[in-house]
Amino acid sequence: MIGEPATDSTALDEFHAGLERDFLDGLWRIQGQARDARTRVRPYLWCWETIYRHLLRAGELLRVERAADRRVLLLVNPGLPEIRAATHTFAANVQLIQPGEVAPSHRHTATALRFIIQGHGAYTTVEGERIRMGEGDLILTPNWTWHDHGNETAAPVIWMDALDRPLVAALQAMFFEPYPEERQPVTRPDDYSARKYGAGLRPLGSRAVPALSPQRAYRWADTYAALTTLAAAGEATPYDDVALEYQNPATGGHALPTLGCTIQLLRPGVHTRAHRHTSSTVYHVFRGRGWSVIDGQRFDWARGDFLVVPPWAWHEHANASATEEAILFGVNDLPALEALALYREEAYPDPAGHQPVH
Ligand code: GTQ
Ligand code: FE2
Repeated sequence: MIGEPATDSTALDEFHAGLERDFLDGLWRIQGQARDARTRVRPYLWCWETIYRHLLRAGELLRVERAADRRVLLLVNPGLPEIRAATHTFAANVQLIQPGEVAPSHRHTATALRFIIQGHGAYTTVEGERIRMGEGDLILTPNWTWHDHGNETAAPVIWMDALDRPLVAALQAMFFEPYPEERQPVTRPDDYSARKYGAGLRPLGSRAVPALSPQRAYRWADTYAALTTLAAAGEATPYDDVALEYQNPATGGHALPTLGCTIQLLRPGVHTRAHRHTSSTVYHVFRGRGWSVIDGQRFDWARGDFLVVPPWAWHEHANASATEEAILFGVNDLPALEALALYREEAYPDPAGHQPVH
């Protein structure tokens, strides 16, 4: 810290005013704020009943067409209302598509992913590949890939979207382009990438490592089989219980360059240990009920709810049932933090690993 001379504060004030006029500043004037800035992201729980009620109302009031091309509710973190996103780096949204509707084709530099919450048999087309949507499926839309959605079934279909929009906006790399027609042509067999890569095989001779995951869909049946196999074998982690990360099969790394996706099964009665890390997470409760403690605050959750864990916030999870499993789908910004060498984590110091709840 640079000390200010005790005398002559007028001269110093004039000096500072002169700096302002010339678009300069002294580090000593912002040091406190810059060195140890605390996050403004707040832990928060969005109840499914509330989201669903508003989403159904949007389904009645708004038509999907070129002008309003997606019927999407944004989860707004109460700590950063101006960003209109669940956390500072990515948005978590809920989308509804009615029978017969087409959400027209476009592409953007924000990376997106979808986790299907309700309904069967709608589809999304990504780069010429039609992908059927079933509950619990994860579908990736890597950045700058053309995508449109359609619902040819008789019932509404609802899914969660996550997009790294706030991160891309901070880097000022946002581009958006509508496709000249409502839908892009289908140029590949249905579910091409999942069939091609989902069995752990790759075409002979192809050693190239694509930057973006070549696999676009991860099917719930496969995901759940992996989870229950691990659970039966007792392969669990102290902070997340039985937990898996969706991987890019070409690299073994995260599914997307900026966003990581996880699925975790909290076995009946399990209460995990608390820890904290610089990445932030949004959870969607896919099955079961339980609670999480975030920085000493308890959030009780049930099927359909969404929960955000801010960066560097202590958190632990519990399954409230002694007989039923609880399953959380998670999206995080870990890949971005790792890429920038900013990831760090810490175990909660208490011997049992649990925080006091206030
Ligand atoms: O479905 O293409 O939640 O472009 C936000 C922006 C969904 C989409 C969102 C989008 C989409
Ligand atoms: Fe989009």
